[in-house]
Amino acid sequence: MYLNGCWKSNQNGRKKKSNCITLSQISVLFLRQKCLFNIKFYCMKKIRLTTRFAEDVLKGLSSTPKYLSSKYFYDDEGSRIFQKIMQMPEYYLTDCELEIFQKQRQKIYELFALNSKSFDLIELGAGDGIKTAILLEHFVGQDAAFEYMPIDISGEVVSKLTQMMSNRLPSLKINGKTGDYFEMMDAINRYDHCKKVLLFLGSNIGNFNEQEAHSFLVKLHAAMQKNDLLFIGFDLKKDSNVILKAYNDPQGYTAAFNLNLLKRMNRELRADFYLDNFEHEEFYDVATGRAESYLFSLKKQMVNFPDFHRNITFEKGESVFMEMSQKYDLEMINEMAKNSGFEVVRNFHDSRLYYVNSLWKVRTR
Ligand code: AVI
Repeated sequence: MYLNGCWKSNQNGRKKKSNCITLSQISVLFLRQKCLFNIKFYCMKKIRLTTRFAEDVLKGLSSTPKYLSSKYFYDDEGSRIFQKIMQMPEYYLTDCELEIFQKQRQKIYELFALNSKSFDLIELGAGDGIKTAILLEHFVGQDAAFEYMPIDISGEVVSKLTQMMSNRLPSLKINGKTGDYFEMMDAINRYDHCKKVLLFLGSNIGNFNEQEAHSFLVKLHAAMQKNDLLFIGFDLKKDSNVILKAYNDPQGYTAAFNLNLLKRMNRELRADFYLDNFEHEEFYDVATGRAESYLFSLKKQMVNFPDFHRNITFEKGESVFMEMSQKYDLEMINEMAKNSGFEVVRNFHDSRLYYVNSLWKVRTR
């Protein structure tokens, strides 16, 4: 194969083009090929993700009743809005978990470090990491030997979090990863050189329906070894007014969070949603503990997806189911643990009994 020839001097000192190539040229060519391959791979991955996104939303919007998946809320803008939600006083979940970590961090540490002082912490859906920082600071102060692996769907979130943690805890080893929980399951599985403690905080589990939550926990269980632990946050059933206020905030962040998915479809799929034509509403069913978010169409309208040759018609008052935030009781938590192969080691409550962080181990019998 002829690869760009190099110039060689002949006996007359005249330069002549030869077919030999130098080592540095080989490495330049290799890097160029590698770079082209990476670009191609990145583009293919992006196309695949966009196609998946398009398929999912078109399927949901063509169903009766219409629905969208809240897993698509978290583009960079959605993740920024969610950080604001977590800081609102009405969104009590953040304060509850903060209180549990602040007041009970020593007991949490003792149980994480039981049998082995060195363990690695893998956080699924790490977000801004403000709550986790309380635990990490404490663990570092106890001279625990550990690495922190935050995983989040948003690359921006992972890099901001890594920056913040490195500033706060310069001695902490951090190995951030971008991807969704299911994609990252393999990485978690391969991570077996030391005891691992998986963190799944913020009641993220509540955004799965019962079947999804079960299969997610079963997958986590399959990726865990005998001594590994799972530390998982659950929002508990409580007075419906408290719950509704957390999801119907006067600042309108939760509405913006939902409407941002329409914006995302306009941007990424060239749809033409007109955001003012939709309104957000939240419902809570005391019996089942399901809080549900909907967008309602304020008029009869048609939304176009020209790249996919599809139009979606919305009737006036028609709903689109956007997100479920399940609220639990201790019996439900025990059942979930048991059905997916775990055993509850201990539950950590906040003082108002609004929330619980439950520590699970792999059941051996
Ligand atoms: C991420 N997840 C636990 C939040 C929740 O409470 O269901 C998402 C959220 N949706 C609206 N506000 C917060």
